[in-house]
Amino acid sequence: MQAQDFLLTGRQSRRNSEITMARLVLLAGLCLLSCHFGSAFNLICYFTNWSQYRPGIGRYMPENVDPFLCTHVIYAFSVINKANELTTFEWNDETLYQSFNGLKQINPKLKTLLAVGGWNFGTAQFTTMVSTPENRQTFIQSSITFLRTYGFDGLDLDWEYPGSRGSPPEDKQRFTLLCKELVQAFEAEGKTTGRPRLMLTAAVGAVNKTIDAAYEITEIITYLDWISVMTYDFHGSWENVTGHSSPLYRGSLDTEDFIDYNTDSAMKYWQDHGAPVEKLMMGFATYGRTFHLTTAVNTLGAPASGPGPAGPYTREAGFWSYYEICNFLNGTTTQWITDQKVPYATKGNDWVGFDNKKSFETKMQYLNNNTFGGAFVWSLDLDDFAGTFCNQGKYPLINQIKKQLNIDVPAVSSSSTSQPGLSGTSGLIQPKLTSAPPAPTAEPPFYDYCEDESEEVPAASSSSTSQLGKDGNSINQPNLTSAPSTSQAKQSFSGSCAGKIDGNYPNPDDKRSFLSCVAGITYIQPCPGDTTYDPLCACCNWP
Ligand SMILES: *[C@@H]1O[C@H](CO)[C@@H](O)[C@H](O)[C@H]1NC(C)=O
Ligand SMILES: *[C@@H]1O[C@H](CO)[C@@H](O)[C@H](O)[C@H]1NC(C)=O
Ligand SMILES: *[C@@H]1O[C@H](CO)[C@@H](O)[C@H](O)[C@H]1NC(C)=O
Ligand SMILES: *[C@@H]1O[C@H](CO)[C@@H](O)[C@H](O)[C@H]1NC(C)=O
Ligand SMILES: CC(=O)N[C@H]1CO[C@H](CO)[C@@H](O)[C@@H]1O
Repeated sequence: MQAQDFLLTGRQSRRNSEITMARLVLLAGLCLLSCHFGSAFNLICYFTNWSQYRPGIGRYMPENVDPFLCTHVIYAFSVINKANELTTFEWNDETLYQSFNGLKQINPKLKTLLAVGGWNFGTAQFTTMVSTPENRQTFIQSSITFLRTYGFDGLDLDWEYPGSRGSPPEDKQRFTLLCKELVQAFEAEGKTTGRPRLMLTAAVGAVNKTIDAAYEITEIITYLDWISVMTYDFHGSWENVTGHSSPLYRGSLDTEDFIDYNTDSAMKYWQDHGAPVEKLMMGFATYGRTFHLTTAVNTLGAPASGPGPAGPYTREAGFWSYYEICNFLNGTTTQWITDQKVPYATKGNDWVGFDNKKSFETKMQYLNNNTFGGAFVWSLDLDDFAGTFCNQGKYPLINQIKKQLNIDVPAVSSSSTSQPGLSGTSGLIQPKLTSAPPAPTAEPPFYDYCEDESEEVPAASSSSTSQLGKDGNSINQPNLTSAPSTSQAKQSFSGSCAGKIDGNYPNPDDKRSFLSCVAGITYIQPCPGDTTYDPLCACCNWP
């Protein structure tokens, strides 16, 4: 309660300059003990409600979440119904919410949030909801009830985007109103019930055209506990030359519209337009985006048309999880884009731009050098979460971030000495940056993530699944060439990929591996651990 008062007070103090230093120090001490930002830095990790449908060892449930890995975990996604209320999406969301929020019994310091929206959800329902004060109040009150009922600590607004993709220009101001009214209602509820105020955060665009159309930055930043800048999906198979989804810096090939399609430009844009660094969370992607090359040229900027084949687990063309990329890397060499500080790899006609421990290490140095408030990751289920594929332990990429954030070295014990860095008036406690440890390495979006691979929809391809597209590019997701159908996979197979369509096939000589065919070339892929190839999912599975 006091901690919440502090957050509130911090904001008011900016306006009124009435708070004495002594009181700030006192409140900071309280906040160090109990407020939402008790960790020195924030590592915010997204969980996706559709990773439960991945086959075999790709299946990811709340039980797979390591409760000690991240400071905050966010459940994606919930939706807004026609009555303007916050509600569930999946048939079993309520069950999953229980296990998800149950993680806090294992780590009481963990905070959980519920994300609403996402790329696939679009803008229409948001536009209707913000259009009148009554509709907003309906949403706000339903959110409070919903979040408290299921035990979430906050709400993450994933509207992609106000003022774009069909949302009218006035939604920019209405989004501000929504944030303002939400936080006021959250504060009132916290006071009334004596519980910590619900957190309010937002995942936001990374390209200035989108940002300009969507946000009154200096206003919303006062209402939001943090802003997650979706510094990924800058490039993908919707374009006709290869490009990296999440470069750190501008590349030498970037011209015109694309010069700001990188993490550094996006973070600086928010900062330069009035967002305090400690409220800015930088996006880290545990996936890569693929292209189908159309010539023998296979460098960055090479001609391409459409996506590479769908991965056996994520089953979405144009998009591979880090653990699927680890498999792909066997038999090829990882290339490094020197100016953009990120890797890519190529084999046959496939090209993938991705992140690895090394690029995450560099990005974390960048994050620390710029004193941003923390990192967020899209998403938990796309890292090598069980450590079965990459031979780098569990969650190798997210652990890289964690290592460099020093989140286990928080300031709690020294709370009596005065606040090392009452960061401005935001209420976030930001400890002094120690220079980044030399660590290795290792974010949606975009919410692009939106693969909706429900097995109940047999035409996997189907739906919608599409992605994100940053800003405004509507990404027309081409038909998913999903993993070969079961019937193909069951055909007897000679052991060679000659003449076969791209995809995975059983290895007639060894159930503990399978044949991955790419452009007629045969790659033998071992199944990790004790798993064996399962033709039903065209993937490795537990026997
Ligand atoms: C985006 O921002 C950069 C730097 O502030 C500026 O140079 C560029 O013109 C902007 N682009 C658009 C489309 O507004
Ligand atoms: C890609 O598209 C752009 C604009 O549509 C065009 O100018 C360019 O020549 C195309 N590049 C290739 C390699 O097809
Ligand atoms: C971070 O700062 C250190 C020390 O100034 C510097 O050596 C390093 O190159 C910087 N790295 C990035 C990615 O900004
Ligand atoms: C890489 O592929 C080769 C040949 O397909 C296979 O023998 C080897 O076990 C694989 N290595 C790893 C680490 O997956
Ligand atoms: C399985 C699945 O796709 N689940 C849903 C999770 O929530 C979002 C809401 O944005 C839906 O689009 C997904 O389809």
